Amino acid sequence: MDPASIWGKRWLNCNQPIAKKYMEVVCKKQSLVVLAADKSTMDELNQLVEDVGDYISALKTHVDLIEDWTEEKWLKFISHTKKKNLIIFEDRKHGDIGKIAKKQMGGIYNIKAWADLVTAHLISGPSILDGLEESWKSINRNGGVLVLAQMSSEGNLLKLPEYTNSAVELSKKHAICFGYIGNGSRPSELIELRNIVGDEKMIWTPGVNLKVEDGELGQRYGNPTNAIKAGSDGIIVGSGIYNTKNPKEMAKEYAEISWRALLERK
Ligand code: 5BU
Repeated sequence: MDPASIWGKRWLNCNQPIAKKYMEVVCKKQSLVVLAADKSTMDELNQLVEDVGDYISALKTHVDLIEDWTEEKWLKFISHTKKKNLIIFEDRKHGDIGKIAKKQMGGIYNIKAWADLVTAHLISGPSILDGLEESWKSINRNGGVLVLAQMSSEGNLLKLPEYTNSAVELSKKHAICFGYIGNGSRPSELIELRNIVGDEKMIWTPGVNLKVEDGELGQRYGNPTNAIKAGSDGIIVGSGIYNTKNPKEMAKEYAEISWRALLERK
């Protein structure tokens, strides 16, 4: 599958290196699924990726959820994900000033060494993007930042148009900006976000589930097809896949739905 014909304007205008790689992986795997692998042990995480790895294009981690984490186990896991051709995305939700965010990419978890993408709030201003960029540059790796422009949870403070507009304005021209997190549970808000962002950046969306209803502790869900048609380029799905009887079949179903929606969007 030729990414230029599948992605259209997005392929032409979006030149961030990891974004280009992601669009190619999506075409190979015919899936826009970003798995939110919110597991608590290394065995559970390995098993989940083993089961669904062929049907997802990116893997979203929360490294600090893992109870039996060791560097050795983690690096082995990461090298396994590379064999499955997955973009690795640590949903770190950075929020500190640039020089601290840079240091936080190191430390015990040393995120800069294995993550292709991280999330960041722009609440502290744009220096956070410089800090994250410097951290990857220091070890000659390419990375990208997904800026939180919206969130999926009930009552969040990332309001349209004020907060969202400012977050996009402050980050859009920054080379490290891979794209934005948009609210997958509300297609009308996503359409507004896509209008603000234009075609040069990715929008990935959590809060997606085939069961459109309110989730646990303030999570809200929307339908995957609607999210993609409203401008999402990656559907972040966690419990909708791993909390089911057959995660492999479920991942396959989300993959097929997402690919069809992308083809229909053109
Ligand atoms: P779920 O099981 O599909 O509800 O998991 C959603 C995941 O996406 C979970 O890892 C959250 O940390 C993540 N998330 C979210 O749900 N909403 C947001 O606005 C952002 C991230 Br940003």
